[in-house]
Amino acid sequence: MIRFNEQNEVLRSDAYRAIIAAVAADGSIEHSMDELEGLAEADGVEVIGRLIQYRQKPESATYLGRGKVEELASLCGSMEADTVIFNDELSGIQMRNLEETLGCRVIDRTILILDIFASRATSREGKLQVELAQLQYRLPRLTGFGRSLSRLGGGIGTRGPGEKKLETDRRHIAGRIDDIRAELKKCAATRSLQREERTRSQIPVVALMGYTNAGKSAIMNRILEMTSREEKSVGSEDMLFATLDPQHRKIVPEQGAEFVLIDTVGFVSKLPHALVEAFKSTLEEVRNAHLLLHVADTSYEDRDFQIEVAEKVMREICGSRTERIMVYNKIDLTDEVPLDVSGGDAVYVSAKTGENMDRLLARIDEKITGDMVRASFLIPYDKGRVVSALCEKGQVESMEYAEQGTRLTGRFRREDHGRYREYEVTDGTV
Ligand SMILES: Nc1nc2c(ncn2[C@@H]2O[C@H](COP(=O)(O)OP(=O)(O)OP(=O)(O)O)[C@@H](O)[C@H]2O)c(=O)[nH]1
Ligand SMILES: [Mg+2]
Repeated sequence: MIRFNEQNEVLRSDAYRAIIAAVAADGSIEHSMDELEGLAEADGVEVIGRLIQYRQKPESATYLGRGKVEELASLCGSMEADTVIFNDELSGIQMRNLEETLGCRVIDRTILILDIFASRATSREGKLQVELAQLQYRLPRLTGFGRSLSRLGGGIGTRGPGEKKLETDRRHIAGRIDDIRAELKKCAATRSLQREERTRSQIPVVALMGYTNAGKSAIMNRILEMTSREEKSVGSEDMLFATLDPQHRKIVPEQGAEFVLIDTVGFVSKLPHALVEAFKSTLEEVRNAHLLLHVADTSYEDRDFQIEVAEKVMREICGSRTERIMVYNKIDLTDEVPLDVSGGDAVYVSAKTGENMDRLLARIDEKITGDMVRASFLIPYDKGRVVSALCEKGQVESMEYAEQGTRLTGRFRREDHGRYREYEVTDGTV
């Protein structure tokens, strides 16, 4: 569980025994609680019970209603729990009140997710992003923090830091946030150079996205094995959030067009807002991808819930316009093939056995080249935006600066071809 020392470094300690608790309007909360249990286990916490209060919305001072808090306190005592994990993000006041009544550690979903991310981050940029999200979570809660999160943790029994100390802490954290933002800007600048190189080479970008542990990295590795062997494989493990930083690999199929495949971080529901914001910068390239592969674990009984969760985060990050293929993975683990819920293109595969992976590659090729038309355009110099629009999703083979404007030749999306037809020229006329 997360703790900070004076330098704002994360301190970790041994396994906790936890009860998970939530406020919910109806029974569908069980999916979210199963997920919370998985998250707790991923963070080395043993979940020994769950408590749900059915009500329209949480109590502003104590999250659960008064009576439920008392019930939870006695449950903690009888089950010897030392931690309670709440399924929503708590305010500082709620956290402090709950700690006082429950007499044990109080953790919320956001802290838990941030803690897992902190333990998985390896790249400099990844570590900075997680630290930024942690500090953004802490800053507005400084006054409310009780024993669990106050850096004056030794002062047990006090209600929190004194005003002067609080002001120093606040300034310290705000200063660190500014420093991290400045550092992240530098990282983004380096990344944007690499991206420009890829854009210049006009290779279509295909991104793997989906719920955590669905098998995105395993699919990336299987595709690498089937195609361009020189590229390094990526880490794929049976754990939540094994991949944090996006990984790019160039794929050179024996038949079909080359593309860049990007493996990305996995999603869960109620991802902390600060983290989604942080992802947006590293996933910038994914936002401009030509095609998204939404990977789902077909063998998981709650797969529709996971698909919905992933769709929601994907929409927030990429919008809903980008074309996608729904990839039902791990079919080796189930006899029952589900009905496609995406309403679009679906492929059923196993990254493990390789089943239908050739079909997936064929579908990708169809998508990235199928709707492309070869054409030449001559675009007047005052229509720079048309040039960028055509270049963004097209594969430009040549670009010349003629007297009348920019001449582009290559393969362009049928849709763009239609839209900019007035600038089309047939070979030999310019
Ligand atoms: N049986 C089976 N296992 C698979 C298949 N694909 C992936 N796995 C396993 O599922 C686990 C998760 O795979 P990953 O490739 O790490 O999943 P991911 O979607 O990249 O996960 P994160 O990066 O953590 O979000 C690993 O233990 C894989 O070996 C499959 O088709 N069949
Ligand atoms: Mg992965």
